[in-house]
Amino acid sequence: QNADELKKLVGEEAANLVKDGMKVGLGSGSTVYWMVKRLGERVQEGLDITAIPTSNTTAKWAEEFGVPLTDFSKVQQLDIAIDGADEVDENLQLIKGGGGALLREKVVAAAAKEFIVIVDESKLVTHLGAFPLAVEVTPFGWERTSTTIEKLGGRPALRHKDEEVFITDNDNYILDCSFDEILEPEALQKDLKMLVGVVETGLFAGMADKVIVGRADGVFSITK
Ligand code: DER
Repeated sequence: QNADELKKLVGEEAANLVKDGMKVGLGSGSTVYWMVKRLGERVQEGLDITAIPTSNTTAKWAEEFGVPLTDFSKVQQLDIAIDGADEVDENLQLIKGGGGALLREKVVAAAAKEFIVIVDESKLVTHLGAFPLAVEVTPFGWERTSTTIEKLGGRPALRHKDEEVFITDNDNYILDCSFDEILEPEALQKDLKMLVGVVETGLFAGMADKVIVGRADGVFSITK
């Protein structure tokens, strides 16, 4: 199968793990699309859930497929959050942020009792770092923030979309930062978060409880 078929496979597999009465975190990205679609089908079949989306795009999919939405003013803890990733290393540490939704994705993942990641096999790596690390920064002073990230060894590039500077759902900018192999994700995450002007990073270290992988020969799960 091609990547999209593998994404559909794992998206549906994850959607089938959701139980009646659960409060669900919905991630963002093309793999999550299939999960939300399957979740909508299950709601039509009677599944009783409520969900918090991690992007305006995911919220639109939830509305399209009939997944009831709520927000943190009503719900503080989620039972399960399901999201994609750009890279998964051997310790289930993640690089996320390819779609620019990393801030809300991390808030939702942190609020969930169980955080499940759904990927096609192309995302599995031995070490993080080949995929540029998305760092969300305030537009105010981003040039200076960028320079401080260089001092940590990153090579930041301001993200653009259709010739315009990309603006996140939180009205911030994203610096895509190339680091060579990230051997200590937790340490880098801490160093980056301490920088003035950095809002959040796409390093999800020690957060994933389970990774569901789509491979040509089927689906398999990796748990911590
Ligand atoms: O931007 C994100 O964090 C997405 O979840 C990304 O990591 C995975 O997107 P994909 O499922 O479209 O590859």
